[in-house]
Amino acid sequence: MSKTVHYLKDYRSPAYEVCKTDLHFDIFDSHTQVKSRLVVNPKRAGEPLVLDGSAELLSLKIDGETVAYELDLANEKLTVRDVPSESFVVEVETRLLPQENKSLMGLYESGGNLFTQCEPEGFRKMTFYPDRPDVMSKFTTTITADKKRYPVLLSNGNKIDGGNLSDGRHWVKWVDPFAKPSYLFALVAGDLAVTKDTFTTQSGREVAVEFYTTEADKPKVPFAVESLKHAMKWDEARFGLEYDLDVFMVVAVGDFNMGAMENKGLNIFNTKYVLADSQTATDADFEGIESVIGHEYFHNWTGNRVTCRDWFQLSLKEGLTVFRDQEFSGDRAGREVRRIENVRLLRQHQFPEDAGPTAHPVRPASYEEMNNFYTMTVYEKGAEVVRMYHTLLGEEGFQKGMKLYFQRHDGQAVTCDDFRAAMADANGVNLDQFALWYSQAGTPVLAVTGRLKDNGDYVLNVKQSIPATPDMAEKQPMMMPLKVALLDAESGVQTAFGYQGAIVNEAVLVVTEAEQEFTLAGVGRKVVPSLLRGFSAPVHLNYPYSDAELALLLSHDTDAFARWEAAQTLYRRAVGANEHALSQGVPLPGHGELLAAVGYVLRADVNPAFKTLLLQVPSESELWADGSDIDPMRVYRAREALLDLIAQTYANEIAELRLTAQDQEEQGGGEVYEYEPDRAGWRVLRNAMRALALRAEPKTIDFIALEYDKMAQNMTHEWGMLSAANHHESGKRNELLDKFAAKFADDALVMDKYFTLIGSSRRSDTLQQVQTALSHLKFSLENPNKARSLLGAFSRNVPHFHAENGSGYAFLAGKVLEIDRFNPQVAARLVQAFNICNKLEPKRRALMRAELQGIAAQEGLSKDVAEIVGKILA
Ligand code: 0A1
Ligand code: ZN
Repeated sequence: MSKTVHYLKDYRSPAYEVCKTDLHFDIFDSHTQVKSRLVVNPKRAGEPLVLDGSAELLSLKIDGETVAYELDLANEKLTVRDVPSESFVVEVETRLLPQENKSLMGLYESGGNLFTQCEPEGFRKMTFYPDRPDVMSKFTTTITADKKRYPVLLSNGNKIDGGNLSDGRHWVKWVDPFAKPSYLFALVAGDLAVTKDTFTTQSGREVAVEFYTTEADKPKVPFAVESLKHAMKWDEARFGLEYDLDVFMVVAVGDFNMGAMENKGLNIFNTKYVLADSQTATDADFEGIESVIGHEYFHNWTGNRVTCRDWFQLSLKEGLTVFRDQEFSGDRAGREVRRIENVRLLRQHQFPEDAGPTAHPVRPASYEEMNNFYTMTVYEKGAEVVRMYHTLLGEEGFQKGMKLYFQRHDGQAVTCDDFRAAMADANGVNLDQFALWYSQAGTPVLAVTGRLKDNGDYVLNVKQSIPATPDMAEKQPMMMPLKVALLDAESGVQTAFGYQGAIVNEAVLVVTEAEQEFTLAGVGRKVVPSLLRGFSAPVHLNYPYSDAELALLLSHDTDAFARWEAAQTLYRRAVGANEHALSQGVPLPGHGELLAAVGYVLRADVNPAFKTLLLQVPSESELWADGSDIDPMRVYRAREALLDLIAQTYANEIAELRLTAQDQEEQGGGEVYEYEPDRAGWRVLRNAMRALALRAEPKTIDFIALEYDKMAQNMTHEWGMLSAANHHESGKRNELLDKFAAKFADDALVMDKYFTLIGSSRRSDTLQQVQTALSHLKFSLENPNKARSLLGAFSRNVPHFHAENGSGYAFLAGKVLEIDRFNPQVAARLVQAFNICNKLEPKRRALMRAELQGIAAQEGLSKDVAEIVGKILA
């Protein structure tokens, strides 16, 4: 297939705008017929009219007449050369086969019901249309279908009419009063139950809240409904933003490529982010639901009211909306722990992306397949970029910027530069240099040193560099906030200093140069700097701390991130030392200082969720982020050895802490297990201690097996026990998993957990168990949640995916090809497990490359997978 690359620099505004879009969907058992009527206005008359589309075209008319057109199937473009120079009407008729659509883009069937997914380019699978976000139009949607089979017919906006037709059919008409791009269109038709509630906005309007699920799933909906109402209230309180339609609908679907979708007034969600009760969802699942419900709801303003001019600007809505959902979750509960979790996510997934073959800036300069750009960089690094405005300008300044952004751009499709301009203009500051965060990929490195001058001033020297990425070799220094404080080197007490004419305990230094010095005045004593507090910029920070200085930060810093980071650095050093010893074939070091720090953490009086984070050793992917010639097994063994050492050294303390956590959790509410942040903190600690205990003493699996039924009234416990036992080589482990699968055979989301356990086990027979699971009655490669659970987990399972004989690579490559035939998006996500290829030691690199070459040579390969594989092999 010839490849087409789309470039940001080639952007041209649309030659034709669509003022009105009337859609008509006639749903039949065998097919769906779509009629569209567009009122089109030339902006540059004389240019050909180009529509995007790949559906089966039945007819095309302009002002009631059939016209000549050219169809370019490869590029999914329809061109009409001769069109009227003034406003005209385009009518298109297409025919769809939603039952056969396994890509889950456009109109597709799931569980007998019909759903759409249009972002980014799914609308063109249904009709021919200028399918680009800067064409905004007012939509009406009429749907007809059999009333028995499809009693519920939904689309965007307000339902204004409906009625019965002959032969058992019925119809409804929806009108969306807000102009929107085609990617925000949605339609749902089916036999669904509804859970209703209402929300009264701050201005006193009553909004109907409706959640659509299967009848059987209704009991699992209330938490999501509450989450939505919290989100609606929070957006009013913190951002002054109110909902704008009479109804807000959420529909849950079991087959969905992503988490959820913010279609105007009609959000469509993966069931994973709607359905929960304490028997089937973990505390982490509850937290995920609250944050994704928030995320999609917040898009109503940041994404829908103000949308993206083109897909290169995706982070305009995604970075901003992730920032907003992070703040929502932080304001709801556990801000500091949440912040650290966000940083971990970024480090585990975005840092490797930024250092690998698919690295791209927050605003990519080019793409082959847009679906490949729903990335950690666009979302998570994009959110960090938004957070930096917030750190630089403060809450008040940031809100001023938001206000101006909406004043200027409500109802428009705009760019990341427009957002930056609003932030700058509202605050009277110059943010020109900040633009580089949108155009330069790669994680910046800050090398910092500090010295106490004779006059008592403390001077921080900051050097920044940005590594080369495949798209760009030379980079310019960027503007970033570096939040700092100073701790007395003896007492660990925070020390005041003079900065910019004030005496402060903390300062935000604005880094702009390749090398820069900052003077913190009047310190006059030996201090340890606390740097990058709150993770104030998405960078690697190097400072030559001694282990003792890290221990001081860990025990005394008032910034939770900085404390956690001190522990992370100690762990990283310890794993590094183990790796070195393993490569030299000498005994592993004793790690006295690290163990002392862990001992301190185990005893420390800190909240249990934070304690759990402090005890977490960085994952392999964080540890080898910037490595080369990586031997994954050596990193794995070095890390495991450290965990074993910790578990054995502190076996008693761990057992004790497990009991404390149990007591505390039970004190919080006796036998009733509900999600509740404080108790969730004790449970997460209890589970972490359980895993460490089992590591130190494999025999405790008997204890788990014994107490399993008693404990298993709550998924957080059940999950904690199973994930601890999951690596055990005994038959007991298999029995526990079999029992779990039998107990939850009819619960699709819990079965996802079962398949995740199978895929992530370190047992020696894991590949074989994964292969067996593929033909499990409840497994389906066509369901993205299932494919991700089993295969995604396997691709992160270091000892098995990176098996020395290449069996893990070959297995995954085979599945990528199989999935690619029907769902390129899911295949393209999975194949990114191979991103590490060129950083591996030569033997594994060769094995991986051979698999990648096999994939690349496949006839009919999707452009989704071709783009990723092409970049790795380049
Ligand atoms: N805008 C959604 C993400 C999304 C993107 C593509 C999809 O197509 C399969 C679905 C959802 C969000 O940020 O939540
Ligand atoms: Zn989003």
